[in-house]
Amino acid sequence: MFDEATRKILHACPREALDESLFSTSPIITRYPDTILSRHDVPYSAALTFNAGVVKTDDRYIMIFRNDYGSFEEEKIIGTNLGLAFSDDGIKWKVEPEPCFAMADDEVLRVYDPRITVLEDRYIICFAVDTKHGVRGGIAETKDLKHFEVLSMSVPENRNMVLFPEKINGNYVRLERPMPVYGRDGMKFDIFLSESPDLVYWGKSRLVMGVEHVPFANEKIGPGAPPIKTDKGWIMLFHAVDFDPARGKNGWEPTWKKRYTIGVALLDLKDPSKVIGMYKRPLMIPEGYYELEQGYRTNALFPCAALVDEGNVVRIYYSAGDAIIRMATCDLDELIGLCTEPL
Ligand code: BMA
Repeated sequence: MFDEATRKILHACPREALDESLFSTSPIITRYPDTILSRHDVPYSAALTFNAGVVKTDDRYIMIFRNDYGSFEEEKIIGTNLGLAFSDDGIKWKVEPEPCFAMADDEVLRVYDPRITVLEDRYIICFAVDTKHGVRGGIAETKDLKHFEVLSMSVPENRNMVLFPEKINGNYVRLERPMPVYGRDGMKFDIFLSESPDLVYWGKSRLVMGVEHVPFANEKIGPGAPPIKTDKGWIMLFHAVDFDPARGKNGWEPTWKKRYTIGVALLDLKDPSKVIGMYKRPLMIPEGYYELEQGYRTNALFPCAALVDEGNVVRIYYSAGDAIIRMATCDLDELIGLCTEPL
């Protein structure tokens, strides 16, 4: 992570104070009471098991999760791989005996934060890649969840890529979150969209939503789950980060002063770079022991998957404290009904 000097610079950037009364979880949300997956469920070395892509196919649920290994008790991470799990009900998971994917060579340090989209006859995995020359967004495809072919890698600094589940106006479309440290005041990072004819070459990039549009963020926002198609528009779940210098130690990091919440917006079906409605309050904020007190970074919710299940129930899979995977549900129409305000 950042060294002490960098941390001081980051903490010196001014951020607007936010209205704390905005911060509550929407009443439409129901949290599943138990943890969905943690290091205790993983049959190989695992310390932090979190940030999971999840999809539902005809006969099962599939999860690819980030697995940082080392020692949870000693607060030490020595490497990261991606694990694979299957479930019949989306709640009880069985993790495969070996990790399914990792990348590390002279240049690439690690792959993390997978999101899955089922596209045509294959699974497309978007992930972040730490390299010696910056953070890049990677896209890989797999048909059997065993062999992965990397299709594209963005230039630095970019991550939090999520792919739409179908072509729009003839092109594949992804949401992404570049990290412009020179051209944008203070650490402000926003959500963009790009298009591609083949998942390899990406362009036509445009802004979707800026931090300034989100009253509960004063630092950065980023795509969360691959968007869900509805007849009213694409549902975009995102994470939103607020920084408060008055916060003390947060998890394993001595001076981390952020909170990660979850937001929701609706994007235009034909031009998903247009936000047609958003909820100006968080959909979920960290609450309770697992979300506020335990983990690598306490006070952090990070959604990487959402799907619509029987009965119009939306399942949101999110990480708590960068340490475990949890799930919350809500009604699809109620979720759409929150997205009423313009940008
Ligand atoms: C982001 C990434 C994620 C992490 C999240 C919350 O910046 O590092 O991997 O889950 O912060 O700490």
